[in-house]
Amino acid sequence: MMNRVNSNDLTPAPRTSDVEQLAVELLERLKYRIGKDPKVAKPHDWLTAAILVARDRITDAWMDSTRRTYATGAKRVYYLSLEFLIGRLMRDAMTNIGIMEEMRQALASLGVDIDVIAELEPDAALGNGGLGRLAACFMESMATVDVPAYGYGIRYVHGLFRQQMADGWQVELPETWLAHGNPWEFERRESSYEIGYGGVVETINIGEDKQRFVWKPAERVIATAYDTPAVGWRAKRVNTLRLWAANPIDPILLEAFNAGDHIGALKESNKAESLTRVLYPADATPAGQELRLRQEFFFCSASLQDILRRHLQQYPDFTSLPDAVAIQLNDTHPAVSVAELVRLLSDVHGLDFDTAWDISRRTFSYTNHTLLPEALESWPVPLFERLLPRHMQIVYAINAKILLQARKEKDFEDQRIRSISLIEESGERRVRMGNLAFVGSHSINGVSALHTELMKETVFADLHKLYPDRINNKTNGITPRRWLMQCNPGLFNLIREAIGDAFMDDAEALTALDAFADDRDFQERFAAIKRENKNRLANLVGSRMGVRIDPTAMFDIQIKRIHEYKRQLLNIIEAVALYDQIRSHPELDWTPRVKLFAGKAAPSYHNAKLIIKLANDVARVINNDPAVRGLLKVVFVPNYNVSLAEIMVPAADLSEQISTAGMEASGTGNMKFALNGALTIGTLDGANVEMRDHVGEENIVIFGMTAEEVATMRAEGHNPRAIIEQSKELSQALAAISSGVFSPDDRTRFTGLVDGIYNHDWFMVAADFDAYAKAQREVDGIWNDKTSWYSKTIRNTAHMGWFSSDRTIRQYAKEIWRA
Ligand code: HBZ
Repeated sequence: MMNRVNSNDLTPAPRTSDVEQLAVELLERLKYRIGKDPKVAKPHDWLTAAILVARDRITDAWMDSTRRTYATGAKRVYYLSLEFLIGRLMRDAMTNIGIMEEMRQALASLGVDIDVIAELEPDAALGNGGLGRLAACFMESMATVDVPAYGYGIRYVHGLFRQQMADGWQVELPETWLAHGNPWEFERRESSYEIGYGGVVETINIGEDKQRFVWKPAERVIATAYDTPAVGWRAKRVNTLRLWAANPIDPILLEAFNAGDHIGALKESNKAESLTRVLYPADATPAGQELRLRQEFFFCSASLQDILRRHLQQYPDFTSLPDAVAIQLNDTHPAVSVAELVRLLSDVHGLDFDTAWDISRRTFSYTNHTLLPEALESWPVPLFERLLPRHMQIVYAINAKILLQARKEKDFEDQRIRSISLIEESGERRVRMGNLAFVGSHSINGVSALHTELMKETVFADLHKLYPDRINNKTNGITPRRWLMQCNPGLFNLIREAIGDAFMDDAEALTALDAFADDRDFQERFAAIKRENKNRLANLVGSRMGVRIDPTAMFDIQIKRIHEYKRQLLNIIEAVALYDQIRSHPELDWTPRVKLFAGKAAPSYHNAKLIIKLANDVARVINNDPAVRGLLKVVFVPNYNVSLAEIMVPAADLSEQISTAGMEASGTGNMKFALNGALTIGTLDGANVEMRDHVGEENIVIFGMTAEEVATMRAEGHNPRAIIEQSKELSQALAAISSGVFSPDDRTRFTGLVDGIYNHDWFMVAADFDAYAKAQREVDGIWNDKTSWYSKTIRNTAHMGWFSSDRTIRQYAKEIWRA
């Protein structure tokens, strides 16, 4: 039995002096930094004041961390990522420095509700999805486990688009997170670097057959740093997220202006600023445009120049670089860094090529996040050469080195050589960024055990044969501060009461909860908290969408980017099949469910947008059919982002992780749901496999083909039509969708989507359907035995500690960075 303790006894009551002191600071910031009298201050002003108070306190710890890194000579880790999906920062920062309750009271004493102003903080959406959110969790965990680290990225003026629904279709609107300024950041004018593009390379003979190369770029822009503090748990360390903004060298062409060409005078300025204006909204499909390559080079060059400058402040030369510095490449987006570091070390700092290459390779490591071959970045040689002529030479020089070495290996025949080459030779010649990142790094890691094995067998099979020690696994994780403590305070406090505080510093201590999994009293309290979280989501859905959902029904949630491989379509088709069943057998005892979806589609991804429309069309029909009697509802919640996830995740009963096996590298949403006490229905894909190992196979509902079976079936060719015809439920559901039951205004709207399943079914929707539907009925069975349900979901929470990003970061630090 748990010992009941009043939660107020556990959280020390804020000291009045702290609260009063904070109130004084709030008023001071309001007056002198914002220039407002409290009588006229708007909620936004209070938000800014609160952030400034927190930021100032963080700044002391920040400077202390920097001093400590210098003093101890600790290795610095640089995380290069084109995306940091950090979301809101206020709650995170205040919780981690331990002033959340005091701040709540201080604001209250001034007549301000912290929950109201917290809602006004924009969600910094500088990322698309999993890869960007992982970078954000890593920033928090690196500070928590005391790794001196810098995140480097781009300060996009417009983050990921806002999603609006127009008649069920996704419409993209610009996102303007900087509209009210950004009190978190410090502009660092003094940290500015020149970034070049185009031009020519001059070769200078320096005797003894030696040459020097001088790149004379035709265009130049300035990169200016903006720093945001990244606070670790209990403010043990504060690291820096440094984002670059582009500025013109000449803000205005005065000659043109004076000649009356007022628009032309700003040409340079507009061109430079357009570089960091928008985040590319495609995930898993490479952007492919010149602007994207410009963005990639821009932030890599600025970051590397900054890293080298900092190194020289502390060390005499660059031979110590691999011991003092680790640079992690987040996917291939920063892979051009490999060529840029070699260039900076050799052309600018005078090292010979081989030394530069050796230092560089020992400094870089690369994380791969996808196996989809179409998602691997490559750039047309002519574009790469025009924009980065010196880097093109370096890529060729690296390639010559690698291929020469490979030729000496046994079994490296033409086919293998072609596959490891940095240049794709079939069709249009292209620079392969995945291969460049691989050969330029001493470590290449996947993000789940399965994904890492598949990397060795598929995309990097030949490079793995050449360098068998380089590929390693680092299973992803999530920060338990944001994804439990902050987003689910009810559950957090219940856990504290039950097992004490150890899990706050070591998430794996959550296993102590196991002892409560079958405790009826604990189950009831666990259920009550889930219910509160569901009420909150139901209120949000009601007020935002005007749809009533019943919090006593099972909340079955799938939230993530919309992708065919993630198979939202499988989920929707199952909803349609269930709808048919409920209508045909009204006498049966159906389990009330609300199927909730949220997620954005890449603006150019036609099928993904069609899937959103289908979800909305199906929702309209089902939700308005009295025959369903509220037993089934379907809701597509618009504008999925980090803040919405923080509300939906704690409210889930069932977590949908149903990607085609072998296609989801890891997933991290799966971990967030399980930690918050949801049951998972999922395939043996990505990190689901390891989740099953941790929670036990009786506490997760696994269905469908394995990655191996998918690969075999694809290789042998399969006949989806035959599979569909054998399943009455599936054929009826597909027929309904295809014939326009849900789209009476355009009966053929979804015919193409359904034809894709009949004709090739690349994502195995048909092949997995029956297993999925059966697994869903199994879920119903568990749900209807509430003690069994809560015993399983409590065990999920208990065994998710290993999936803390603190564990992931410790593994990176020990095994890759040696920090
Ligand atoms: O990275 C995701 C994987 O799909 C997911 O399984 C994994 O958990 C997560 C973290 O490792 N990959 C992405 O999110 N990829 C992108 O967002 C992306 C963005 C721009 C691109 C390509 C991919 O050009």
